[in-house]
Amino acid sequence: MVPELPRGATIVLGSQWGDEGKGKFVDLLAQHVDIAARCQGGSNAGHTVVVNGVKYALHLLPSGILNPTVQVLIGNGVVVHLPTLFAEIEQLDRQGVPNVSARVCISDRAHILFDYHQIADGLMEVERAGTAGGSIGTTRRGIGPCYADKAYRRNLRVGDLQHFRSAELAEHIQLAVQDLKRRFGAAAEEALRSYDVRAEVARYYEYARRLEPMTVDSVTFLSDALASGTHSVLIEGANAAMLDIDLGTYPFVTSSNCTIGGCLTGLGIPPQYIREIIGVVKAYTTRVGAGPFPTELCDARGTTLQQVGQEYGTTTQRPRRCGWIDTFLLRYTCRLNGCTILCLTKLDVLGCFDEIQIGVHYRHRGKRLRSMPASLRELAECEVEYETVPGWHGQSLSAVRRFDDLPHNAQTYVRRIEELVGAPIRYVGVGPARDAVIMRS
Ligand code: 2SA
Ligand code: GDP
Ligand code: MG
Repeated sequence: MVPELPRGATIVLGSQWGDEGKGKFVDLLAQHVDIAARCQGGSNAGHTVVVNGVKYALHLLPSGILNPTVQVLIGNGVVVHLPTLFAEIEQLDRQGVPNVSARVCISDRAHILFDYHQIADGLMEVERAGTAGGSIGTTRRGIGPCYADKAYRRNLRVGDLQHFRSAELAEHIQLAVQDLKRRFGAAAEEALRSYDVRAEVARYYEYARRLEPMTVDSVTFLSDALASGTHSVLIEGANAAMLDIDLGTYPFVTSSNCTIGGCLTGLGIPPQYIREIIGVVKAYTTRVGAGPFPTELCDARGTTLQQVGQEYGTTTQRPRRCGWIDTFLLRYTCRLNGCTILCLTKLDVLGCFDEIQIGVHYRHRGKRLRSMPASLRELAECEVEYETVPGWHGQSLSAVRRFDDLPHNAQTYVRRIEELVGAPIRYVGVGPARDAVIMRS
């Protein structure tokens, strides 16, 4: 049985480079919450949740939606690609999830991500590929260009759609398209060849009609719920701390704040409502896209983790890079998020090794670092110090539901990670299904 969450806000955040299994864990916790909310990111996120043998892939909708009594909110900090949102709602309807549209609320302050943002994302990736830094390996879902337009103060928000006249919307899209053509020339002409501004305006008018009943003043909606003292709100972080635009491995990051601050600005809530901050940690590390990854395994062990852990992107199906857990990195991310408890996922996957390594410290020019360096050059020069611990090779964990029933070496691994990171591991994932979890008191 999942414990009831306290009234107020419980926050779930990714502690590595994403895909820690946040979606599955949120779905588990959401069984007892009133509201589940997304605060940042867009359809770059991909959460796979398995319930009763059925697989659901969520990108824009909060993962809490799979629980039929939960109201979900897409907060002001999210960038929303409306075609993706409606496709996702329809997909869940087809999969038999009850009353999906009636349970979705979207902030009038959330920014709209247009198709031209996705086109711009692709063009920028191609351009970057020809430079010394190389491409970022974005999901090409338009996230960077949309947040850039938000910062330029020239983007449209969900609430604007209800008030805009078609001439204004056409002008807005036309200007964006011209801007892209000026910036990228022939490549943009080619990419925009079938882009029809008039059809786009008509399409958005239809979306505006469908959005009307879902659109809310999310600040009032959430503050009423939190101030009532009777509601529990689950805040679902997307992506993860090391992909945070300010605190991650910049520029190999996404374009939102995926750490604790993004939850507050992305929903317009004050910190005093926060009751628990749960860091989700995968029992090893993965990264999709380019950028530094000090504990990466570029040998057969990395391939084994990829295959056993089924490490392929939920959004793009790209293979994820794999490596050992990095507790130096986790001390950094859990400290900056103020994690009160941890959820360690995918422990079952590590059963494929005789020996497991744990990244413990970074050494730069012979000296141990205190914390994650900002400079990628310095990071590239770092060596990782490892501890080697015995594995539980061949012993399946998938049916275990009590911590004491785990193989001795698996228990020792969990306790060592807890000790090295400095926060209690309250949940341990042993499989993709909703109930494949061990709860510790
Ligand atoms: P973007 O598209 O601008 O946010 O990409 C910038 C970087 O952020 C990484 N990123 C992700 N990393 C892990 N998982 C993500 N979601 C999907 C998933 C990814 C997929 O759940 O598997 O399907 O490929 C995600 N979204 C963004 C991205 O790889 C870039 O490094
Ligand atoms: P998210 O982005 O953090 O929500 O993670 P993803 O859904 O992108 O990737 C995590 C993958 O691991 C999904 O396919 C989940 O079904 C799966 N998963 C989650 N927890 C566990 C676990 O404890 N064990 C195993 N084997 N798979 C898990
Ligand atoms: Mg994911």
